[in-house]
Amino acid sequence: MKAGLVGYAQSGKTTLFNALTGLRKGGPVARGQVNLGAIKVPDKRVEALAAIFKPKKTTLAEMRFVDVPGPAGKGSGLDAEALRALAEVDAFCLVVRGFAAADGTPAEPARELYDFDAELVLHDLAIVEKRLDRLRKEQHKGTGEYHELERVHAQIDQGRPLRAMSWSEAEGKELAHFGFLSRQPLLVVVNVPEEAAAAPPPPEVEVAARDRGAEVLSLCAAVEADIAELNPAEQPEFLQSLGLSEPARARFLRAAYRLLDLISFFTVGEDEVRAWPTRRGDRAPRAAGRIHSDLERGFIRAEVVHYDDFIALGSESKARHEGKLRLEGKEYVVKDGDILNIRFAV
Ligand SMILES: Nc1nc2c(ncn2[C@@H]2O[C@H](COP(=O)(O)OP(=O)(O)OP(=O)(O)O)[C@@H](O)[C@H]2O)c(=O)[nH]1
Ligand SMILES: [Mg+2]
Repeated sequence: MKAGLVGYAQSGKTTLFNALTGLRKGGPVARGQVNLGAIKVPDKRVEALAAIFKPKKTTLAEMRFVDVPGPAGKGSGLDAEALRALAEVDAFCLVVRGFAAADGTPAEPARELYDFDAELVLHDLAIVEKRLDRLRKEQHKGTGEYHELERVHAQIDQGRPLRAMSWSEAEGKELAHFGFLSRQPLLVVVNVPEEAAAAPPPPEVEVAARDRGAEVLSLCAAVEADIAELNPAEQPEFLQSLGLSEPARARFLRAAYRLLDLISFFTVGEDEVRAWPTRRGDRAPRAAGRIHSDLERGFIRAEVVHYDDFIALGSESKARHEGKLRLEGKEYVVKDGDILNIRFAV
């Protein structure tokens, strides 16, 4: 899974990127350019499985990030390089400035959210109008695509983002290749001053986020960058002095999982114990495809045992004996905590 950090210039994206990925403040990651990085998703279940299988390698699920430089201000839009970098993300994380800028400009996080979302909507409006024009010229006004795009147009012509609209699965698939930006799930991060690091997000941003179909979270990126530089033994005292119970990285990951409706499944063995993220509701072949496209293409069956049953019974043979380890087919919907062994042939 990959998230794109977006927002206006100087809102704190790169500072947050460095804090989340554990890269040094002022270190190798430059400001004002596209940066790529990843964070591991902590999961105690992976540790427990590794203690049983003693694999050569243990791998946690990863959330990947791309940090793109923001436009200077309202109406200036994302540049071509930023748009290319954002074309393949699964969600946007919009960083809005909640602290007074160095030149004294006050924070207006809710307005930044409305303005930035308006840029996304305008981008999509241009795509839809161009396509509708084309379909009209080619006399394709009666087609399903035309009607669907008219519905899309009605929404964004009123300045409403596409994420606030509901789609059938078939419609969603058909719209996927247009590259609409306002359709991406959105997590708003209010980058607040240090004194507000432990406070809930400002109410006006909560209201704005709800109106735009987005989730919201507040944190102080500068403080998080400091926390990331401490060794683990020093962290609890520092967190406590700020009134925090955990680094924002943990809250951020939970919010991102909720936003993307992600669950984790596991693969186990002597070589590797590994956690994989997949969407809630994914059927077994789709989940297998997260591992490798061959596993989706050549999917036959999955051997499934739930983590809780496996831990309670202590071994695969016991789980099989108790009927907890079973064979599932293509229609099986994968659950959070399932241990999967995919059988496939290509
Ligand atoms: N007071 C305060 N300053 C911050 C905070 N986060 C970032 N800054 C400062 O704001 C400035 C911009 O931070 P960046 O992280 O580079 O912002 P950016 O969003 O990546 O900016 P662009 O890449 O230009 O779009 C820097 O001088 C940071 O030190 C914060 O939480 N509090
Ligand atoms: Mg930056």
